[in-house]
Amino acid sequence: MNIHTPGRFRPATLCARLAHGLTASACIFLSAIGGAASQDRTVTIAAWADYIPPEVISGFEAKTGIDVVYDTFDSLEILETKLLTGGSGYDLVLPSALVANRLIQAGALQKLDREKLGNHANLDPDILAFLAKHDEGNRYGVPYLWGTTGILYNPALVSDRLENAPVGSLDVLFDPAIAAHFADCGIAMIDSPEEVVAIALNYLGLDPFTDSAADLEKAEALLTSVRPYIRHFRTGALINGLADGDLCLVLGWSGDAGLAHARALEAGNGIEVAYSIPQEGTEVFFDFLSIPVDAPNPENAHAFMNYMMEPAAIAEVTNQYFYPNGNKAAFEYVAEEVKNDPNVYPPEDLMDKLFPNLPRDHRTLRLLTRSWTRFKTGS
Ligand code: N2P
Repeated sequence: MNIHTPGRFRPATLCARLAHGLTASACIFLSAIGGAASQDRTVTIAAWADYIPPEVISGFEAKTGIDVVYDTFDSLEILETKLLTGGSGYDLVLPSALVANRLIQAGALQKLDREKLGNHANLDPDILAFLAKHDEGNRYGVPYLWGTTGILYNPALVSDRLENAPVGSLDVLFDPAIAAHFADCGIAMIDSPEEVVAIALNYLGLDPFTDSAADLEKAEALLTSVRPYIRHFRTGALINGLADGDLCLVLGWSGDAGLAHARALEAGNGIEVAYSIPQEGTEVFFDFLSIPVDAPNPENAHAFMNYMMEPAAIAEVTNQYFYPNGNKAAFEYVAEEVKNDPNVYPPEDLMDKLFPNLPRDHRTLRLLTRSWTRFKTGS
């Protein structure tokens, strides 16, 4: 497996679109000496960091002889822009269902070939029915993992600063008088405007998907009131930040708490990382596996997708990363302690408080994005 970090350019697999430093003749030359053959054995994936375990990737490589190039993105907006622009060189991408919905409408994803997806029958029909709201007929994506957005925290650092801190409530992050206590031990947030603004609106008792400019302003005022206490919005740095004790409070994704905790255990540094689903309710997200319309190797992308629908493979992802998957047949392979962890599989009463993401119109999206930029930059 090859890992590429955001911003870095991908190698000769992208020769076809004249990647940096390669002239047209160099490209033709590379293809002539076997570039074409090596392209056939590659699948280039764009995913979040820590979202497909190396062991699962090696399992796929060993089974199929296809090499995986794993490129990461740091925000859904970056992925969306790349896919809308075209020529990303990606064969397989992992957008949220919400972003996939927009990409489908824009014609940026390709219709899947079910003939190549023999494992599709393993998927959970309820999840497929839900996702059909974003992808009619489930034609452009298959479900990967899902989870909640909530409060990741270091219990020791937090209680040192405030006894009985309300870690089960978004007050801990959104009430400036409370959040101020934790500024020195490190508060951070996912750089995910659509998700965070929905959660802030819901916290205020407003419709998370409102198109009212006045409501969006209220959410911005709330977020701005705690801005001085937030250290950063580096989504890719949250897991290690918590595992190293550099952060004590994060608005982020459920599974990342489990992973940060596991990393700290591995490092033997005595740090604990806990998670809570906010009592005020929060979003539940679903992520897709999809193939860009101009993917260089769609065959290999289908092969990877099909592998990720093998019950043992996808259960391994859930066991390592603490996110439930959309594969019904995989449930029996999920470890007992993961199955019984309410932070991974929320209990019924909490499920009722979760809201799935809904699409917004262009005007609202523009307002929301501008508002987020003002908030982030503190202007
Ligand atoms: C990455 C988790 C990403 C989940 N560690 C985003 N929906």
